[in-house]
Amino acid sequence: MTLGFPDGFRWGTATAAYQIEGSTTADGRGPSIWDTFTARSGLATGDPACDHYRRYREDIGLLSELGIPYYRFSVAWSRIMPDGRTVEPRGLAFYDRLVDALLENGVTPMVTLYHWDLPEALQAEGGWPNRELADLFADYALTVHKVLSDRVQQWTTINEPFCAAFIGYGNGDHAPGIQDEGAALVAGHNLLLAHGKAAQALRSDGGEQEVSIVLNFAPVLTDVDDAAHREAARKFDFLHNRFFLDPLLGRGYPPELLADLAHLGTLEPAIADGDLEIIAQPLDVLGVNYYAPARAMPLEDPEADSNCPLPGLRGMDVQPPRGELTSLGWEQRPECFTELLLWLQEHCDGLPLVIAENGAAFEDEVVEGRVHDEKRVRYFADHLAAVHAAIERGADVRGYMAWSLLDNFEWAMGYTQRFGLVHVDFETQERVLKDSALFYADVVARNGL
Ligand code: IFM
Repeated sequence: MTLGFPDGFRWGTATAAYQIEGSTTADGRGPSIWDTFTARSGLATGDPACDHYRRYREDIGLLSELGIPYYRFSVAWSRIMPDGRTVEPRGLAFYDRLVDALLENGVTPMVTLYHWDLPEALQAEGGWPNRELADLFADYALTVHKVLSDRVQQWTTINEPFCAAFIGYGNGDHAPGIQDEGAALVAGHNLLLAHGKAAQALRSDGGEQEVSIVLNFAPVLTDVDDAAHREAARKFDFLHNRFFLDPLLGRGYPPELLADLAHLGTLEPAIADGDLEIIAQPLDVLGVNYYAPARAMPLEDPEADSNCPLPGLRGMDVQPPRGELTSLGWEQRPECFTELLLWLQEHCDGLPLVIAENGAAFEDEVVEGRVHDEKRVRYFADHLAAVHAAIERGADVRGYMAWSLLDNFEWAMGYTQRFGLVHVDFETQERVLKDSALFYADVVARNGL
């Protein structure tokens, strides 16, 4: 049986600048927090990654060969404004060429303005806990819009502010590697403010466009259905899934969440008059990233820190995943994807949704020029069927971007986790289409599974 998707469904793949581009000092690019964080921590860096800065034509050729009509990529702020403020025309020229090359190959570009790579110069001014960054981000957004908006209609302001704020400034596992939960909450608020101001700036510049933000969601499961477990799940759900979503929808921060975080003492003082109105700019579409659910359990000591990225979310713990896992240790639960999309449909009052990322890391091997990545094929088949089920049950899902086009730099995990439809040999930069790429191309060609 074929599971057909709606006419005009947008099929694409997604990438992010720091994860693929390399060439971190080319054409005047300034350092980003990921350059400094990886160097300081002795981690693998984003250079050369997939050397996409120099090989973008080859990579776009792959999209064209596979017949994948949309491509979601991010722009590196530190190429456009190496010091966070002053324009570097050579950086803009790269994305100008990239967009032209996509269009020449029949691929529609979708731009994300921020995928975690803050110019280091702005971290030196305090990073996202400094609310001045919201205005600087809007200036940067406008600068990029002025150059690309004649050819780009789909604009995402920020990718996964949860990770940028709470993993970057909370547990410090990501750049800039700061462990200060109070600052992390303020960073989260300022990222939302930056989104709102950027959305205003993009719209002030005219043109036909869709403005979105991309959030990563984790439906929360518990082992036991009792009041304590439900409360633990509620806490994690509100931090992970609603901290960013509810203010974007014009509802402000959920009062229960403000109470959960009150002892940290920083979030409410950071919310200035008018901020919530700025944050609640109308969204044309919501970008949804889904990989795996989370599991929550209560902690007996209500004062005990949690093991979540914001340890000050007290009285709960995230439990280890179980069942079939990806190589990153993420639990495979396609049914949670369906439930998530149905919940979003209702919670967001019918706002159109686009799956901005979904995919899985597995260990792949090239054998006689082929990569038989059966597990990834199954992951995609199961998760696409889950999206289809949600659409059948009324969710307005307009598109699906597979994460990721290429194996790439998986942040603090370096090059150990392969998410690509295309295998990349990081020594030689040779690209090999995996079976999952051929599978996905077939889905795209049929507009169905
Ligand atoms: O690689 C990341 C991406 O940058 C953001 N979303 C999750 C992906 C897999 O971890």
